[in-house]
Amino acid sequence: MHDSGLGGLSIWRAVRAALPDWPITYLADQAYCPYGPRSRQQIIDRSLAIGHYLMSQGATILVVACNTATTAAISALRRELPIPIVGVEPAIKPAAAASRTGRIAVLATQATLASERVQTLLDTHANGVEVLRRPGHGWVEQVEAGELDSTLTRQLVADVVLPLLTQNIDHIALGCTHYPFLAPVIRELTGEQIALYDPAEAIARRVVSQLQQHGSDCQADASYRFITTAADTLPMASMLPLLIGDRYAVESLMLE
Ligand code: DGN
Repeated sequence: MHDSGLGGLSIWRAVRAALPDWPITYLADQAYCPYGPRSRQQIIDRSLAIGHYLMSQGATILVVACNTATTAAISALRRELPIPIVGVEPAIKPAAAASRTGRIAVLATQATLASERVQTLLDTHANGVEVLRRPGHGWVEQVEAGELDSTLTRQLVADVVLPLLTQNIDHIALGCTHYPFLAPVIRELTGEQIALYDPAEAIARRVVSQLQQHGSDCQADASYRFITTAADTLPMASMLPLLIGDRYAVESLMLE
């Protein structure tokens, strides 16, 4: 499983809950984080290098726990790697289906919002529901820094969420795997008025069904590896208790 950084740990949590006996290797490409401003080709190259590396480490399924990487690289990954690949996408479909006001918002990085993949989701699943697209400026960086509720984080979240409160929307689809870590701050602003859709559990169900389809039994020796492409492992190691509630050793990997 991989992401540009620590956001994919929101998917990791859900997959671990769904498959408590399954070993998971999580790779954070922190040397290249954030992916948002990078070119599509660079994200494809990084994702392929990471996919090949994780396969060399025994991965039998790859979860691209990053909307930006899924958008840019999932086709290339599916072409090149002979294992099942599960990507992530904003939960526009269930949010639109549940909307009573006929208006929802999707929050994601600029790259994801501008992608063809999101346009296709809107064309196929919005069904007449108006979908406001809003990027969370600086949100990925705040999560990477472990600032889940600092004054600056609250300000950056309020800049996006407060204007939505007068837009008659009733659902927000989170389209970046970093954003669920900011859900408590978002909820403080929205109250019960707006429901948040985090796709992590749906992705975990997809992983389970892929494993079943490919005949992989859940193993009984869960072991977790955490790898960063940053030279310094300390920042990620110190963030794991905050983000997933446990302490783990982190390995550093130089990946060209
Ligand atoms: N967690 C990534 C995503 O879901 O898009 C963040 C991408 C980035 O690094 N900007």
